[in-house]
Amino acid sequence: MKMTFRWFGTGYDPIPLQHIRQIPGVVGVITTLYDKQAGDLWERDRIRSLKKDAADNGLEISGIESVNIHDAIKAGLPERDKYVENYIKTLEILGEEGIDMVCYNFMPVFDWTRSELAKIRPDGSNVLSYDQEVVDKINPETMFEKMDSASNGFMLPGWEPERMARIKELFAIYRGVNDERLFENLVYFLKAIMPVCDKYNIKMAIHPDDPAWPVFGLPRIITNKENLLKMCKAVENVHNGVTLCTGSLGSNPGNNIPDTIRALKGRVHFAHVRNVKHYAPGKFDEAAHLSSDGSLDVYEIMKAFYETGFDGCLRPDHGRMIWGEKGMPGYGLYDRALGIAYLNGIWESLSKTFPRR
Ligand SMILES: [Mn+2]
Repeated sequence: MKMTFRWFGTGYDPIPLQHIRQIPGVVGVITTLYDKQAGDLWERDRIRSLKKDAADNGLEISGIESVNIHDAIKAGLPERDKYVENYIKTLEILGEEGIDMVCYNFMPVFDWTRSELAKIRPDGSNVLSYDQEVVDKINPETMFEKMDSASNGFMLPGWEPERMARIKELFAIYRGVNDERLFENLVYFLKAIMPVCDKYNIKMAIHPDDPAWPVFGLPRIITNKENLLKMCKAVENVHNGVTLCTGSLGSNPGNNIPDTIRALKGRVHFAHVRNVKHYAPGKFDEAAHLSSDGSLDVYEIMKAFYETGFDGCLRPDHGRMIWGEKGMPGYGLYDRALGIAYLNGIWESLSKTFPRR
């Protein structure tokens, strides 16, 4: 397991790399070209500059989150091949620059969704929260303004204003795209990029849909163990793998996370670990990483990673906002650093209790 930290790049992330470096055990950052639109070609000099910024602070670029997928690919539009070509070229440059893990998602129109970005908890910290009853009352066309107005002035990953300005158009292109069509489009994309992934040993890691059920009537196909296994089988190549996000899959109490990790052995290339607190079906808060603060057993989750020989990048996922920090919702420094200390503690304990032969 390689401990990493999500960082949005110089000029976009308020957290200095120097601070990230000071979190014990962190070897690298998971980053992106934050200003790139889905479908854009990434330039080599920009990737090199990110690498240099990280290296100057003693860190590596451990992976990319994300190279986003253009809606034409997800919806299977005739012009998708142009964007697949750009994706392949971007992977080629990343591969040549020694970057070998790319996270992406295949959610139509909206990325991760929450009904509240700063719900105050009894201890005065605040967290991201989801309530299906609240979301059901929101007109999807105003969802962007709602998220944007609560973002502390930061652009939220997956909620780029350029895309959201075209929200009606986006909904229109997915008309007629059901679960089956969306899955076929995913398989088409994966088959097209596998050769370049094979050439550079790039591990693709699909991020589960968040929350793990359909929202606003849009199809969602990466929500549980069964459809993750189906995706792995459809393109049987080790480079076609998974980002095991415990919080996204864990939004549905019916998902057994340790069991899912074991079932996907060998295909999990990236791990996002966080906890959620369930209240009722479709209603949850994000919690501190500590098992007793939420509904997931984080020890059992880490044990499943350990026992399956997971050797990919792991990062704490969203944290609470604590100690007066003003940051991008979910991506403050303090609580994610606390999460890392806790996850490292579990990992050290596992590795000493169950030494590998
Ligand atoms: Mn995640």
